[in-house]
Order: sequence, then C-alpha cells, then structure tokens
Amino acid sequence: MLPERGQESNFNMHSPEAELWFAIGTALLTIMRHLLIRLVLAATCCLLIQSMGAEERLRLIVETDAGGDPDDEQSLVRFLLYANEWDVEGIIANRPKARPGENQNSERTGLGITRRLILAYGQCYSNLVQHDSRYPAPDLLLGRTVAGYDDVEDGVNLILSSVDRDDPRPVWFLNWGTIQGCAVSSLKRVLDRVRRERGEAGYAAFKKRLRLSSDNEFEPHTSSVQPPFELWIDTFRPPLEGKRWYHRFSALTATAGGFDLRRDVLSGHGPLGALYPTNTTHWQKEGDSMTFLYLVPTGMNDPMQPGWGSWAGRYGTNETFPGLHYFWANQKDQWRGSNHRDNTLARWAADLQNDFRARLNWCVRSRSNANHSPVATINGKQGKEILWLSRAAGSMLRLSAESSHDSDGNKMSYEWFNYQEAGTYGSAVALTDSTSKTLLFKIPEDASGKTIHIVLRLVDDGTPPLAAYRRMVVEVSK
Ligand SMILES: [Ca+2]
Ligand SMILES: [Ca+2]
Repeated sequence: MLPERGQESNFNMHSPEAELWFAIGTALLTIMRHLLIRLVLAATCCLLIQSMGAEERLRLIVETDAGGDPDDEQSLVRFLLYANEWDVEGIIANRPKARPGENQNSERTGLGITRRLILAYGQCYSNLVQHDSRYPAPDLLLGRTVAGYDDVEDGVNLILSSVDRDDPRPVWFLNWGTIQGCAVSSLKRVLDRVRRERGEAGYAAFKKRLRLSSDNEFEPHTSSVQPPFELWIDTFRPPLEGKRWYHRFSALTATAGGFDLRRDVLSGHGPLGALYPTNTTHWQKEGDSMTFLYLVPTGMNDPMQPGWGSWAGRYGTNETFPGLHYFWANQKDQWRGSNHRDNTLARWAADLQNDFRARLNWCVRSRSNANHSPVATINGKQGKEILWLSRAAGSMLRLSAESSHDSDGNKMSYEWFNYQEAGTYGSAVALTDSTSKTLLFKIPEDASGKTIHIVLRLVDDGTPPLAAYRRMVVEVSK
C-alpha cells in the first residue's frame, strides 16, 4: 500500500528485499516499454498499410442522368456493390425531373432516385461490411451525392473540391449521359469556370488531374481547348455492325454463366437488388456499367492501359482524335474460334456476372454462407498490380501460382493463357501445362524487344464460382 501524503515511508531502499523489488520493478518497466514500442510500431505499420492501400485505390466521381432511361438505375445497383473497390468521391445526379412514361421510379427527381438507391444500399450495409470492411458507410455516400442541376452549384463545388484536394491520385470522371432534359454536365461547367478564373496554366494544371472513363459531354474541352485530357476511354462507342459498344453489354452478359436476373438480383437478395428496373429497351441494358467495370481492379487490368483488356473490354486509339490519348472500343480478340470485338468482353462475361451474383448474396448472407474470390498470386507476389519480368529470348520461364489461396477453403482450378493482343509479340505463345499450378514455357527466340502477356485465371468451386486473375508482362531482352 502506498504511504499517504505526508506519511513517512519506513521502506529501506538498501535492504536486500528492497533491491529485489527494485530489480523486479525495473524489469517490468523495461518489458512494458518494449511492449509500448511494439504497439506504437504495429499501429504505425497499420496506418502505413492503410494509407498505402488508400493510395492504390482509384478516386472517382460518377455523373448520372438517372430519371431518364432506367438503365442508370440498373448500373447504380451494380456500382454500389463495387463501392468497396474505390474511393467514391461523389455521385452527381444531373436530371432535375424524371421522364414520365419511360421512367417509373416513385421518386421523380434524379437526386431522389439516386438517394433511394443509396438508402437501399444502407439497408444492406451491415451485411456487406462482413464481406469487405472497405464498403463506405451509407451516410458518407449520401453526403457525397448531390444535384448537378443548372440552378445549383452542388455538383460544380463537389468536383472542384475533389480535384483541388491535395492528393497525388488523379480523379476519374464517369459521365453516364447528359441528354434530353438533363442539366449541362457539372464537369463542363467546372472546366468553363476554371478556364475563366485561373488562366491557361491553372486550367492546364486542373485538367491534368482528371481521367475520363466516360461519355463526352464536356465540349469544347475534349476536342479543341488545349491541353487535351490526359486519358479518355469512351466505353460507349464506336458503332460496329450497327451497334454501339454499350449496346453489347446486355447481349453479352444477360445470361452469361447461367445468370438469371429474377433469381440472382430481383428476389431474395435484399432491397438494393429489388430496385433493379426491368423496363429498359434491352433486357438488363446497363449501358453505363462499362464506365466503372473498366476501373474494377481485377488483377489483370490496368486503367492506364486501355489496350490490355478489362471487364469492360479492350480499347484502341480513337482515330477521330489523332495523336491524343483518347481510346474507344475498336479492338478485336481472337477467342474460341472467332476474331471479334464482342470477345473482348465475352471472355470475362461469366466471371463478372458471377462476381455480381456473389455481391448480391453478400447483401443478405453472413460471411460463412457466401462465396468470396480467391487470391491469385504468381511466384508468391500478393496484390493486384501488374507484374513485370525481364527475360532473354529463348530462355525458359517458370511461373508458379502455388501460394494462391481461397479464404472460403474452396478448391481452385488454374488456367494460364497468353493474351496475345495485349502484348507486342505478334504471335501466340504456345503454353503447355496451362491448367496446372506451375507454368513452364520457353520464350520464343524471335521475341527480342517485345512483350508477352501471361494471365493466370483461377476459378473456385463455390456458389457462384468466382474468378481471380493476375497478369505478368514479360519483357523479352536479347
Ligand atoms: Ca445514362
Ligand atoms: Ca471462394
């Protein structure tokens, strides 16, 4: 017992007993100090990992014309289930009045419709975070969901504060159409204003921080005001065989992998899936979904490389803007005996639909009752960034998927393939053992100076079966 204040302690510091207690006390203090240091280090590491993770995540803003063609609502259902994959910095609703007849939502403004979908997401939130803690809180999303009507500044202010924020990452902007009864795009208004108020250099610096996976509603800023955008992927065009690219999404995905809208989305999967409208011109149209499927980090795509392929297909230079980093869906893939643009999406269609199904399950099921994607690794490398390797022509290369795993304990099947169109080596590279855990192949003698893309695709045996990928780009030296 400690002596009372003013009370003399009769504890003799020089007795052997006191020395023993002193030694024990010192040792305990040392241990506590070490523990404290470890705790601080662990906390710092956690923060570092979190901030590194945050740096890797893309920042994005969606501008939707929800309230017109109900396919925006279809796309929003899917988009919200991927909100864990990015930093969603804003959702701007740019249609002040829902179109009678075509749009049957009980809410009659673009903002009302968008908020209704986020509120439904909110009802699923406590379940969703059991599957991925990165899902943003519904209040956070609601706070970032604003009107972009002509008579308000909310959309304009949201874009300005996001792009001007001190953050090294660019902002991806996704316009989902601004037609017939919509306000002027908030991004166009922002660019007009920045050009007016900040001068040429200020305008250029601002524009440099933007990337577009988007419809083009920003003229003259896209075509004629210098400098051009750093990167624009048009996921809507060009027309090919009479169909624009976004018209192909429905045809290629509606039943891919056995997908069944009624079974997998509309019933038994909670209030968000139940809001998926069905009165679109194309069944499951989702004309705007490819803007963000392009940005889903799958392990095989890189948004800065439109020609490498993604869940939104593969993109080549937009010939109507020569010399610019503007891309559209004009590429073809050789796949299953045909060479066609559809293949650039069809090859992943079952995977992305099964992934959507799993996330709808997450809305209503606990972690142990739902499936989650496996983790695909090559040569032990975790993460989803593209892997690079340099090897000499004619040498043997061994790639191992040995440390890939599945958190549900599912069995996995392995597939390695050469994504010929993504690399610069003009021919297909023959792969033997392409369904085993380890791939051993010879780099062609004539591949010096070229790149060869190898993609590992894993599929688990859960319900629905989920895929994971990892891409390695082999740079071939002499
Ligand atoms: Ca739209
Ligand atoms: Ca699994």
